[in-house]
This record gives sequence, C-alpha cells and structure tokens, in this order.
Amino acid sequence: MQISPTPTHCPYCALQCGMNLTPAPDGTVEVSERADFPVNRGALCGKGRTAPAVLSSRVRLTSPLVRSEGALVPATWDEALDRIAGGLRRTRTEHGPDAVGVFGGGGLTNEKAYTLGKFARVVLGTSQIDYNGRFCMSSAAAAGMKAFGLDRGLPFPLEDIPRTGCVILVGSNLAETMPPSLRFFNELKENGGTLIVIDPRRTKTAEQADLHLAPRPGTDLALALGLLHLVVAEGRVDEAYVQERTAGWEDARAAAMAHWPEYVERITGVSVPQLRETVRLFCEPENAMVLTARGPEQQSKGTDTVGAWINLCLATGRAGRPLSGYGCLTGQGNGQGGREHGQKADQLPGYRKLDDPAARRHVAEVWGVDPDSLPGPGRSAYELLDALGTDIKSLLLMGSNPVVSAPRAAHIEERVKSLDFLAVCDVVLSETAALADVVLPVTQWAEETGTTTSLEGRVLLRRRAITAPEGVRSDLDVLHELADRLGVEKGFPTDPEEVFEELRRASAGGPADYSGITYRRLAEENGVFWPCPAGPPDGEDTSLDAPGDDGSAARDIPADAHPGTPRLFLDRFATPDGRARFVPVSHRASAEEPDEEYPVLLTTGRVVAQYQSGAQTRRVDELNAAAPGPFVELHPRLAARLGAAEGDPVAVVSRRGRAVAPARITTSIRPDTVFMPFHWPGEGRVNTLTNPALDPTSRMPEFKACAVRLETVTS
Ligand SMILES: Nc1nc2c(c(=O)[nH]1)N[C@H]1C(S)=C(S)[C@@H](COP(=O)(O)OP(=O)(O)OC[C@H]3O[C@@H](n4cnc5c(=O)[nH]c(N)nc54)[C@H](O)[C@@H]3O)O[C@H]1N2
Ligand SMILES: Nc1nc2c(c(=O)[nH]1)N[C@H]1C(S)=C(S)[C@@H](COP(=O)(O)OP(=O)(O)OC[C@H]3O[C@@H](n4cnc5c(=O)[nH]c(N)nc54)[C@H](O)[C@@H]3O)O[C@H]1N2
Ligand code: SF4
Ligand SMILES: [Mo]
Repeated sequence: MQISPTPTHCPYCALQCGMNLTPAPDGTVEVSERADFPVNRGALCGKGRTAPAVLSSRVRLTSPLVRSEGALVPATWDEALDRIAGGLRRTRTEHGPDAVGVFGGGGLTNEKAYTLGKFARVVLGTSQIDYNGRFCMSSAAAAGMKAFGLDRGLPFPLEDIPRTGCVILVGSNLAETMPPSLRFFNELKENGGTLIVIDPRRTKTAEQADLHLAPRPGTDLALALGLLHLVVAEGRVDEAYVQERTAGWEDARAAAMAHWPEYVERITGVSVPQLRETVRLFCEPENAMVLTARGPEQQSKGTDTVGAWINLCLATGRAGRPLSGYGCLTGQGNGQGGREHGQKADQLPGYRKLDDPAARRHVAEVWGVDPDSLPGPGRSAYELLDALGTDIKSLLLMGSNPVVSAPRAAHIEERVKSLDFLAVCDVVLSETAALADVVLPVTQWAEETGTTTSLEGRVLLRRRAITAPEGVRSDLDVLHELADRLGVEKGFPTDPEEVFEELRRASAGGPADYSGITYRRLAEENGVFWPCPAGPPDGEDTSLDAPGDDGSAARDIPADAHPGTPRLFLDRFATPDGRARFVPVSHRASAEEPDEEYPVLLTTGRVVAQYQSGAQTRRVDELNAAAPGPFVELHPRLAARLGAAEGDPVAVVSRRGRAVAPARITTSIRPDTVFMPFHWPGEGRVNTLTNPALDPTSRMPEFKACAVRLETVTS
C-alpha cells in the first residue's frame, strides 16, 4: 500500500521550510522534498534533513523522571504530575504567586505559547513569565514598535527580495543560519541588484556580497548614523516622503549630523570611502531594503541600533513602499508567533499589552475570568533567571535550555540549582533538564499538530505524521493535567485546533489578529499572513468579542473573507496618525570595552550544523561529524601574538569566567576580535563569558560584544 506523505514544516528555524514526511518501517519518518512551499521550494539544510533522528527513542526521553535520593529516576505520569503540582502549590502557599516562575520558548507552537501564558496568569496567578525570545529578536521588536507601531519581523514576503535594488544585511549569517534563503539573494544579484553584508567576520554570507563592511563588534549604531549623515550631506533625503509619511525627522537629523564620517570611521573601523560606497549603492536604485539579525540586535544598545537603521530607511523613503523596507530576520521556528500570544512578561494574546485596561478586559472575557485577577507585567528573561532561588523559588520550564544559552551562564546555572523546585518539559534530557526535580517527556513536531508563524509573518500548519512513542505526552496535555491538579478544570483543552479557535478570539481586534485564520485555510492556502481579521478586508467588524457561554466555546466565524496581509504599511504605518516615527539616537559604547586587562573583543554566534544550545542537534551523528565541538576563531596576527597554532587549546577569560576551546585561525575575522559559537556546554561554553548587560528598552543581553583576554593552555 502506498502511504501518502504528510506535508509539514521543519522543527527548527524561523524559515519554517516545507517538507513532506512519510512514516518509515522503524516507526520514525522519512523526509522528502515538498516543492509547493514557496519559501524553500523543496530545499532543506542538514538540520532539517536529519531532524527525524531526534525522534528516535535512542536519544529522546520516553518516561517522566523524578529526583529521588539525588538521582533522576523513571516514574509514572501521575507521580510526576502530582510532584509538579505539589511543588508549585507549596511555593505559592509559602511565598505567594510571584514566587512561581514560568520560562517558555520561541520554538513552541502558537497553541503552546498561548496556553503557557494563560496557565501562568490564570492557574498560577504569577506575573513572572518570560521566554528565550527575549534573547533573540526583542531589540528589533522594540524598535519596530517605536517606529512603525507594529512588530512583524518581515513586513513583506521573502519573494520580494529578488526584485528590490539593494539589500543591506546587518549582522546576519544566513548562509549558515537559514541556508535555503540564500536563493533570494542570489536571484537579487542575477537581477542586477546589490548585496551589502555588515559583519565583523567575512562569513559565508559576506562572501556572497558585492560589498562587505567589517565593523568592530558593537558599533553598528555609529555605522548607521554615519551613513545617515552622508545621506543628508549628499542631498539624498527623500523630502516629500519624509514630509508625507513620517514624524520626528528634525531631531533624528540633528543627532545624525553629529556623526561625521571620519568620527564613524574611527569608532567602527569602516573607512570613509566604504561608507560613501554603501550610501551610493543603497540610494541609487529605486528600491532598497535593510535586514537586521542578531549581530546588531544582541547588544545593550540593540533597540537604538535598529532604530538608527530604520531612520536610514525612512530618510531615504524606503519603508512602507512596494519592494522597499526594513525587516528583522527572526530566528526560532515560532520566533514570530511565540512573541505574540502571551508568554512574554508584558503581553497578552494578539500582541496586546498587559497594562492596557481594554486588552485585559477583552482577554479576561475570552478566558472567563475577572480582569482584575490578571497579574501585571513581570521581569524579563535574564532578570527572571537571575532571581531564581531568591525571589523566585519554583520554575516551570518549557522549550529552552538556559544553562547553555543564557548570558553569564555559570551564574545562571548556580541560580537554577538554588531553586526549591524545578520542572522541565523537554524532548531530550537537556543540560537544564538534568538539574530538574521532575522532567516530563513531550511529543515532537512530527507527532503533533500545531501552528507556527514564520519570519515572514506567515502562519503555518504543522501536521502530525506519526504516532508518538508510548510514555510521551504533549505540552498541551501537561498544562491541562497541571491546571486540573491546581483546581482549574476548564479552559485548558488538549486538542490544538480547539486551542487555536480560542486564540483566534483572544487575538481578535489586537495588532496580531488571527481571527480570520482557520486550520482549514492554513491547510489549503500554504499559510496566511497576519493580520487577518475575521471580517472582509476593509469591511465591517464581525465582532468576535463576545465569548460563548462558558467562555471557551468557539463561535462560528465566517472565515476565508480576509486574504491576510503579506505586505504591511503600504498605505499607512500602524501608529495612531499613520506616520512612521524617527528616533533621535546617538552612538554609545558597549557596556564593556577592551582595556589593558581584557584587550580583545569577543563576539558569538552560530555554525550551520548545530542549532542553539545544541540540545537537539548534538544528538544527531551526521551533524556532530560536521560540527563536533566549540572553537575560538581568531586572526593569524592575534594567534601569533598569543603563540597559538591551529587546533591548540586557547583559554578565553572574561570578568564572568573562563572557557577553553581549540584555536581556529583565519584571516576572515578582524584582528581585534575573537568569535565563538554557543552550541556546547562544558569547558567550551561561551556563555560562561558573555556579559548580561541589558538593553534599557528590550532587556536584551549583550551577547555580541564583551571584553576578554586570551591565554595559552599547557596540557
Ligand atoms: N545553524 C543554525 N541556524 C540557526 C540557528 C542556530 O542555532 N544554528 N538559530 C536560529 C535562531 S534562533 C536565530 S536568532 C538565527 C540567528 O541568525 P544570525 O543572526 O544569522 O546568527 P548569528 O550567528 O548569531 O549572528 C550573525 C552574525 O552576526 C555577526 N556579528 C557578531 N557581532 C556583530 C556586531 O557587533 N555587528 C554586526 N553587524 N554583526 C555581528 C556574527 O559574526 C555572525 O556572523 O538563526 C536561526 N538559525
Ligand atoms: N552567546 C550567545 N548566546 C545566545 C545567542 C547568541 O547568539 N550567542 N543567541 C540567543 C538566541 S537568539 C536564542 S533564540 C537562544 C536559544 O537558546 P535556547 O533557549 O536554549 O534554545 P534551544 O537550544 O532551542 O532550547 C530549546 C529546548 O526546548 C526543547 N524543545 C524543543 N521543542 C520543544 C517543544 O515543543 N516543547 C518542549 N517542552 N520543549 C521543546 C529542546 O529539546 C531544547 O532543550 O540562545 C540565545 N543565546
Ligand atoms: S533552514 Fe531552518 S527551517 Fe529550513 S531546513 Fe534548515 S533549520 Fe529547517
Ligand atoms: Mo534566536
């Protein structure tokens, strides 16, 4: 019998490549090409291709584990769930609801992220919930909100890229982090457009560029201001556009004019002729785009930095027009949707604000609770982790491995160990799960249905292709069972579609409006771009406000009416007056600059064959063969000064700690900078070194710049 393949999407990054899954005789699935999904047209990177390896019972968890006499031992689901409910209840009774913390992840589906946020506020009554997306795109989100009144990573589909005139990629190594997306940039070049890449390293992505600028880490703000200075000086401002569609230009212009090209050259190391060439390439074509990723964003001034790049787009009339605009390349599988539906400290579903009385009323009604019972905004991710063991005594963790991925990780590991109670839901025994009192094994992408929202703002349906092994349950099951044990019997369904129906109502009328989207549409239309209200495109309100009698029943919403919104801001921005806002920003130094004691800059990032903390990909043989462990990338001049040869162990020391990894010597990096990927625990864990200095607006830690010294290691 021929088994027909199930069309679905990759479990890893925000590109959410389409793939087909066919059950294999050994109980797992085979991945095959799915050509109908326009983003990847069948192409997959090695991680996506090998994702089924993590479904194997050889590497995953298949039984709940509870700590007994110091060790984690198998237990029944009832035992494990009772222990968690008991642990959380005890903390709440003894220390109050805010002593219970919840930490989520941008890899969770919309249904899970929504339910986790609701669980924290309705069942636990805690304000202390945040998630790893804070470490990811939060600076771009904050800057987008300020400038455009809305945060959707890309305001246009990737397919627009080949038809623009010039793209500046700021701190994105997408040739390694989203390989199938490189096609759009190759097509751009084939069409005569130019690609400019800004990265302190000559990465695989930079190698594709027409122009590569290699600034010192942490100086993108000055760089953008210098470019804007030149735009003004060369008379390239689009005055009519500025007049018609923006506000705040005078202050932003004055701030930029203080950043003379020669001054910017001194700060960034990018020469004045290169700055001029960048302005020329960006301004001459009719259309152009700026795309940022983690390089400029993961800085203690990430929000201002992205704001400066948006200013450049606004001054030149390159936002809210076809084939022009600013976008952020969001990272995690559901990095976009994960920040919209309530696992963020200050947020309610539909990208509503937790401190907005109207938003509280709307969501409380959908949830069938009193608006006054909803807690207020809580702490950001790093601040939450830093408070473990002091203000926060118990933690429920779902979808993150902070012992490897959080900044100042040795300190965070100590904080995690000092908790009264830790419960972790994961598919594998991650480094953080290994410290838990209870670990629950959950189902994975191929075994469950749910929606994600890709970096394009395209809501997608992941479909179940196989049955999960015995002993494993879904995150939604876990939250249902815990809610029940903690006295909330209704409102936590285990069926993802039922959750999505509620999410539609909760998001209706909010900035990220999903009310016109249904599972059926997602299956038929290859995804739908939000906002997608339930009514016709510009029509009357189909009012989803009134919930069913019990506060949870789905109403009969006329779907298929609104086509969704692939392109935002073409007529107006999402601000009250429809105008985009310039932000007056000025250069400032990183929280930690090199000095005599710590004379070298450390920056961090990714390699193509490992994903994030590596919890999943370090369990795949093929990926480990390609990327077996951490390394310190450094310039031959720096290596010579240190006396290190290729492969020699090098100690990298910061004010937070010390990490050791083999030297990888290359001329592709600046001589004043070293680079380490963050995928590994142990001695080579780079986050032992990183600086948790936070951006004042987004609360993003400074993963991309800190001061270190290098030492040779005698073995
Ligand atoms: N293979 C792989 N792919 C992934 C992931 C993964 O872990 N592995 N993770 C996914 C996720 S969640 C994310 S967020 C994305 C991240 O995707 P990217 O942002 O592309 O990844 P990074 O490697 O963190 O950073 C990109 C580049 O920023 C450069 N950089 C460092 N400091 C600076 C600076 O100060 N200024 C500038 N301009 N550039 C700087 C680095 O050299 C690096 O090449 O990738 C997604 N895809
Ligand atoms: N130095 C440095 N540090 C960084 C970064 C950097 O560039 N440099 N980047 C930061 C960024 S952008 C990010 S996004 C973070 C990511 O870092 P983490 O938050 O640690 O992300 P992952 O490693 O993806 O962890 C996800 C965990 O959840 C599990 N998991 C996967 N799917 C599910 C699910 O559906 N349910 C449940 N319950 N569990 C699941 C996985 O097995 C894994 O253990 O790291 C940040 N840390
Ligand atoms: S690029 Fe991202 S979504 Fe596509 S296959 Fe690779 S990890 Fe999966
Ligand atoms: Mo990320």
